Amino acid sequence: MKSRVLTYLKESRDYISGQELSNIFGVSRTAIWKAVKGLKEDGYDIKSVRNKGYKLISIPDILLADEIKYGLKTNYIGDNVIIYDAIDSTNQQAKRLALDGLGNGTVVIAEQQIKGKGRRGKNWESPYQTGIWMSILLKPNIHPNQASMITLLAGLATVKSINKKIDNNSFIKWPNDIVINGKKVCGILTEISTEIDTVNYIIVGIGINVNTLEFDKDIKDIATSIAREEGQKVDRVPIIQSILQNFEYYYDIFKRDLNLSNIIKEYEKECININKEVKVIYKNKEIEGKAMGITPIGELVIIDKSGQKHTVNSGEVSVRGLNGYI
Ligand code: BTX
Repeated sequence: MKSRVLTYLKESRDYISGQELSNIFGVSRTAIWKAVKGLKEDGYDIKSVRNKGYKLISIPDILLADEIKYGLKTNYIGDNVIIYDAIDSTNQQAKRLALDGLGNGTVVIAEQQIKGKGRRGKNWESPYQTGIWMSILLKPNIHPNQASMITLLAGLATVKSINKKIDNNSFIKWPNDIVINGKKVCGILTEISTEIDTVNYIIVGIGINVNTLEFDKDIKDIATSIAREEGQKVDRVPIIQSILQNFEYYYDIFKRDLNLSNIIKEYEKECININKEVKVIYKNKEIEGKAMGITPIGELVIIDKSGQKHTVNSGEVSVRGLNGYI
């Protein structure tokens, strides 16, 4: 009842009486009053005026499943959205939920991660209510060695969503970061559970600094947030919705083609490394050269000083610009 009343309040621009709502939904006025009370407890600012009824004044800056699902234009990603106030890691929780049998497209989000994970045991700082700490559970029928391409899909989906907010100023740093003005605004961690040649499930974890204004001293020189770059606080829900929509779009293309051939041109346009000098640490060797492009299976192509071509797989490298982080 709460979410039905909420939808109605959002759509009606003026006051709507308790009587009218009770007629619409065929329930008592007390049931309507209870639903409104529940919404207020969730943080919605709803004005109640005698003889006029209820009016929605503002939506809280907390993440609520109903808010994310309201107006979400996807077919299956985000059908089920589960939100936690605090959790160790949304990737870890999505894994537990996968083992409990939750389905393809489930989205797990937390206001705060106590043990947010980066790659190879690194930490991902995820302070309360300042970011988007989100994991998407997928159960595709693909070979395990195709899974790393999903990180690239998530990167492309996310960069496009951030760019809608900040005027095309963010770029993908292949394979799993998004940067603004040379600083990291987002990291992506894809984890996979496999049998010999089948995938049980894949978890795509996306962490975005949205409204963080101060970072811990160990990352303050390399991290930024959308709000810092924009100079103002930013709503998280439209960004989440946009990411889920973009992600489903690219993911469906990938599942049809089982490669990135129809996505790669768009990806390269958003990727900051292309045509730049890079240093890649790959299988304990350093490769220095110019990044030329991305292959249809998501590898970075580098030509080194001697003209030799290298292709490096997204799972195993970290990329540094020759001078600094990019
Ligand atoms: P990564 O290994 O590329 O980056 C981790 C490194 O980034 C850290 O060692 C630190 O230097 C820096 N760092 C840590 N926190 C932040 C931050 N908030 N902003 C910028 N830089 C930071 C990147 O790994 C993958 C991160 C994925 C995070 C998502 S959040 C939802 C999901 N759940 C989960 O536990 N992880 C993913």
